[in-house]
Amino acid sequence: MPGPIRKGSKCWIPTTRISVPAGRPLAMGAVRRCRFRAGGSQAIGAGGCYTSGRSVANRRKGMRMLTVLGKLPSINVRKVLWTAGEIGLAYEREDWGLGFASTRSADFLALNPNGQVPVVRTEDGVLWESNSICRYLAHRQGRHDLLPADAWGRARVERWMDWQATDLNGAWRYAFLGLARRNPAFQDRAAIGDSLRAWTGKMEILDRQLAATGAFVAGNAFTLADVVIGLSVNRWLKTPVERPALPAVAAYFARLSLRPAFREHAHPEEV
Ligand SMILES: N[C@@H](CCC(=O)N[C@@H](CS)C(=O)NCC(=O)O)C(=O)O
Repeated sequence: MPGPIRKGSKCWIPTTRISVPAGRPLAMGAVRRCRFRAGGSQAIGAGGCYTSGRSVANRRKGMRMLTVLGKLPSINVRKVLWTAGEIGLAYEREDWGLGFASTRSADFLALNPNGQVPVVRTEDGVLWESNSICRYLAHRQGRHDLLPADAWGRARVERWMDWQATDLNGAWRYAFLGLARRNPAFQDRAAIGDSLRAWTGKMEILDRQLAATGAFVAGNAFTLADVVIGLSVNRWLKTPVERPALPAVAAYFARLSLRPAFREHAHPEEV
C-alpha cells in the first residue's frame, strides 16, 4: 500500500519545474512534474505521482523514457498510469488538462491537435489516444499476457477496449457530465434519464460477460481490457446515482482492487 514519502528515500525523485503544493491548481502554463524510479511505492497526495516496486522493466526491456502528460482526475490518463504500473514501467507525469496547464496552448496542441490528455513522450516519439497508448506500452514491452500476440486472442481483448471507448463512453457521457461533474450544460432531466438507461444497459451486458467468464472481461486472465473497463466500473460505482445490483460487476471490481498496480497507479479515489 502507498505510504507517506520518506525523506531521502532512494525510490523517490520528485522533480518540480515550478514550486506548487500537490493538489493545488496550477497557474496557466505551469506544469507540475514528478518522476519515479524503481524500489517501492509512495503517494504524495492529489496531484502527486506513484511508482511501482517493479518499475525496473523499462531499463530491462530497453524503454528509457516515458513521460505521461495529463492530470489525475482524467480516467484516460489513469488508464495509462495503471498500464505502466502493471508492466512495471517507471514514468514521469506532468499535470495538463482542465484545472491544470492548458491543453489549448500552442505547445500542447503541437503534441496533440485534439487538445486532450493523455499524451506520452517516449524515445520512439509522441503518442496520444489512451487505449492506443496502453496497447503500445504492452506491445513494446512484450507483455502478451496483457495483449495477446495471436490474432484471435488479441481481437478478443481489443473488442472490449473498443467497446469501452465507443459504446460505453457514448452511453455514460451526458449523465456523467451532468451528475458527477455537475456541468451546467448537461442538466436536462430527460437527457440524463436517457443516458442513464443506456449506461445501465451497457453495464448489464458487462455483468453477463463477467458472469460467464467468472474472472476477467476477456476470459480467465487479466488483460488491457480490464484496465480500461475496470476504470469505467469505478466511474459507474462512484457516480451519484441509483444503480441496479450487478453482482458479477461488483465481484469483478473487488478482484481488481486487490491488484497492487490498481491500488498504486489507477487512483480509484477519482471518478
Ligand atoms: N479519446 C481520447 C479522449 C481523451 C479525453 O477526453 N481527455 C479529456 C480528459 S479525460 C481531456 O483532455 N479534456 C480536455 C482537458 O482536460 O483539457 C483518449 O482516450 O485519449
